[in-house]
Amino acid sequence: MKFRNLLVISDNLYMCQHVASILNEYPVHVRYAHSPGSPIGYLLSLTKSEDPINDCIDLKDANTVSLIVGQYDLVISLHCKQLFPNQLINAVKCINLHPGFNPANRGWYPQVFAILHHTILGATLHEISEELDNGPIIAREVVDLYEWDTSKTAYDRVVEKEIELFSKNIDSILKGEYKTVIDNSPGFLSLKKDYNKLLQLDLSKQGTFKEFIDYLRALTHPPYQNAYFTESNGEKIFVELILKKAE
Ligand code: 0FX
Repeated sequence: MKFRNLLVISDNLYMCQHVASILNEYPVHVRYAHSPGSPIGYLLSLTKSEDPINDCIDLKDANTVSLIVGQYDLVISLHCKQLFPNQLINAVKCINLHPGFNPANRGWYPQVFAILHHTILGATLHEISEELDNGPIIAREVVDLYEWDTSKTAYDRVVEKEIELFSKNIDSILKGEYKTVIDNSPGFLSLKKDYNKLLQLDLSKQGTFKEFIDYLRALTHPPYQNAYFTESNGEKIFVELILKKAE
């Protein structure tokens, strides 16, 4: 193995559990950590490591980053909410598993924007570079997107594809035998603030049923309450869509 000391930073427990069960099969030492403010502090239970690095890793702290650089030869971002600083990505190989098909789905909540903009959707494993979700691509695969999908049903499919992609490629990554491709097509980058702007519905907006169905299904992701309008008394009323295929 080229890479033996791995640090996985994740803020998504489901992804982390699946990746941990895949990595358990390899002769590597893995440390799992989460970001400050992440509710998944019990990620610790996934590892028996005695490592001195805290289980919560703050990548804004330069000392912490220096420690990581000295100790690990591969850092994996698994839905990690923090940006990786240049100090880290220039010193250690860092890779990211992204819930979108890059560069078409860079950034936040890719399936929401794929439904809204009728674009491709998928999952990507890539090296981390200075540009968000735009590093050299190790592997990527398309995920089907249907007219009846909500954000939730599309997301669930993407997550399974991410785990499959990780499982298929981790052997060549750990051996340092993988190849990358660079796709310079313009793509699309969504930020959290772009998503937040979608949530308040403009009740006077005109359009077609298709446009409104697409809009609302893109924001339907139970148990989250996303799209809403405001009553005259100022109270928020949340809206979600139920789509059922004929049996
Ligand atoms: O971990 P993750 O699935 O992914 C997000 C970004 O989409 C991804 O690009 C980034 N690399 C990663 C660090 O963070 O996010 P999540 O677990 O917070 O949310 C999962 C899905 O749930 C999301 O795609 C849409 C839905 N959701 C989530 C929240 C918090 C909502 O519909 N409303 C919400 O308020």
